[in-house]
Amino acid sequence: MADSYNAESIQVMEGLEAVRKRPAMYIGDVGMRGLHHLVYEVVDNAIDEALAGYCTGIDVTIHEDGSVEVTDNGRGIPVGMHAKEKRSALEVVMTVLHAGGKFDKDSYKVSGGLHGVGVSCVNALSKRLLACSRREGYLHSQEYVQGKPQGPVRKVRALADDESAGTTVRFWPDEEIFSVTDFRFDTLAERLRELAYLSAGLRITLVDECEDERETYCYEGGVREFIGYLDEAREPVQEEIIHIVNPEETVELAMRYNTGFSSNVLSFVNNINTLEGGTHISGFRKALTKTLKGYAVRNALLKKFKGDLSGEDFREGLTAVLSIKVAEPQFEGQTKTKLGNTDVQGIVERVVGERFKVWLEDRPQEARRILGKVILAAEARAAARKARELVQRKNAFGGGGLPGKLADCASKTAEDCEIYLVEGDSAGGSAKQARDRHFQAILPLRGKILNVERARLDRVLSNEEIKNIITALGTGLATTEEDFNLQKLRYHKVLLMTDADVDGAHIRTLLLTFFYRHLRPLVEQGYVYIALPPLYRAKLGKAERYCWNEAELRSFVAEVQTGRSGKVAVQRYKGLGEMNPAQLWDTTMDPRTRQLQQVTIDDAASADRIFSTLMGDAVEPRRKFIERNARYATLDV
Ligand code: 0RA
Repeated sequence: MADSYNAESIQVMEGLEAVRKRPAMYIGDVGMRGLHHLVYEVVDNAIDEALAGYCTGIDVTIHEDGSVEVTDNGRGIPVGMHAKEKRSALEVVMTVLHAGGKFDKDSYKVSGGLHGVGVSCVNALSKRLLACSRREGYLHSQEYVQGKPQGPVRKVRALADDESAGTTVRFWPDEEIFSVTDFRFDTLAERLRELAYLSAGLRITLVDECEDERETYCYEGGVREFIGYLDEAREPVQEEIIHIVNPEETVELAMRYNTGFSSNVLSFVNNINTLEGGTHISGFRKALTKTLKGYAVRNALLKKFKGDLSGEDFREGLTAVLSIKVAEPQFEGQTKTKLGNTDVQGIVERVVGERFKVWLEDRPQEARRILGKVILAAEARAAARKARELVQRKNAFGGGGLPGKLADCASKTAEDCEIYLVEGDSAGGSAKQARDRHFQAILPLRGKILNVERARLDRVLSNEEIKNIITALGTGLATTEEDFNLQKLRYHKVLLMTDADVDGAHIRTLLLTFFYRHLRPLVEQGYVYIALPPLYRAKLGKAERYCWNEAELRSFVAEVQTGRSGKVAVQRYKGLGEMNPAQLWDTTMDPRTRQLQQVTIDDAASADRIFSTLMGDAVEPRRKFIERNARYATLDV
């Protein structure tokens, strides 16, 4: 008896209960990310149908009742009896872990990582799910509650003449599992747009019935068009976008150089954004360097150039999208977004190298422009090194090298320490008085820091405020890999504290740009925060409260005005300078009461776009962007 009990309990853990017990193991987390991952999981299955050549369109709808519906015109999920399981294949796909994808082995299914866990996971984590398969002339459907079928698969009706085959999955995420259950149009839009770029010709539509929003993504040019989108605000160096695909279509690359100074290389393996890079990126970099160097030597383009060329010179001002397909990808790294398959490096290097070489040979004008840009980058790097050495030499002498304006904290344990980067000397002064000097350091910043998107590294490094930030943090710059050392970070919380007005927002954007461009690992590791000062102080008699938004203010007013006479006095804070040190401590610096917003790079592509659009040279896209995104608070301008 004991044995059979055991066997049974193991059986249970292999079912969808396991997913409900440890949802994070399957979808990453149960917050915003995990929630949206449910949609991507269903969409991934539809995209597999598209890759197999059966599906041309996917519609995603956010319904008013909080559910999301994904419809495709693929073949439909099979509905015949599953021989082994003795029930409908549709039921098996929806209720058996890892049975979600195709049954054949040839498709590019993902092992590990967050993708490819199967639609059954979505089912398990939904309080209700409706699956419809249009197949073999009929509409078949089955409904589930927390993954459990509520009846057999039903043959609902015959398909209309103009009705195509396909699948519709509509699900209501379970509040028992997720901390949030509201889907965001923009989050879904970002990923669906990306997927449309990665699947040339596939039409993806996103509809939000709550907000009456609708967008369609369809790009015949695929990743080539992606470059145009990423570079909307940049000025190209070349006329033509380089586009490389091998006959097997397992390696696809599009790239173009622009007049900017940063490198923006996106990579995807089986449509998964490999943020941490990996062997495919190594192969690409090697091919790029080798091919361009070879061309330059063969055509005597380096005669006048004295210095040496390093790998990063070949990537300055480069926007590239590399999309590859791997049968059994091995994902490594902290976030499982680094490709580990060793054979991939050589394959990518060979495909890119061979074709890029031909491309250059066919276009001597373009080749000349690109190499001119590379040489300029190398010269700038030499100038930057000189500037950096000056900064470092200054560090080696005088007062331990820390900036004079820094009020450092007593603790030297970086994990406990915080640094406030404060807008303006006067607010900086209040913060110095208000702080807990044991663990809080204050660095006041005067005026506007340099706009780093538009400046070359050597100028960035000669800016006084920037130098102060770099020396205070202690890590060096991440722009040049050899200097950077995260271990040397002196504070594990870096807090940006700016006024709640337009200037403050601008300075915050400038600071974020600087961190994004030159100290990105700090953002990636979650060390950077925005300290949010309150917007209001409301007072009636003895009752007093700081409020961070209108809603809080309204609820305070409603609360205190019941059974009390008089009018609530509301003070609107515009600048940090309007608070005395005690108020500043209570509202914005006391770890028990302050409100912080962690700065994250959820999506490197969109972050880079935001930064370059907001900070780049082209004025028109910036204006358009600001108009379009005026309602988002994080990067308001
Ligand atoms: C199993 C087998 C086949 C297709 C699918 C599942 C499938 C799943 C989903 C999920 C959303 N849309 C989908 N479309 C298809 C292969 C079907 C065949 O061989 O005919």
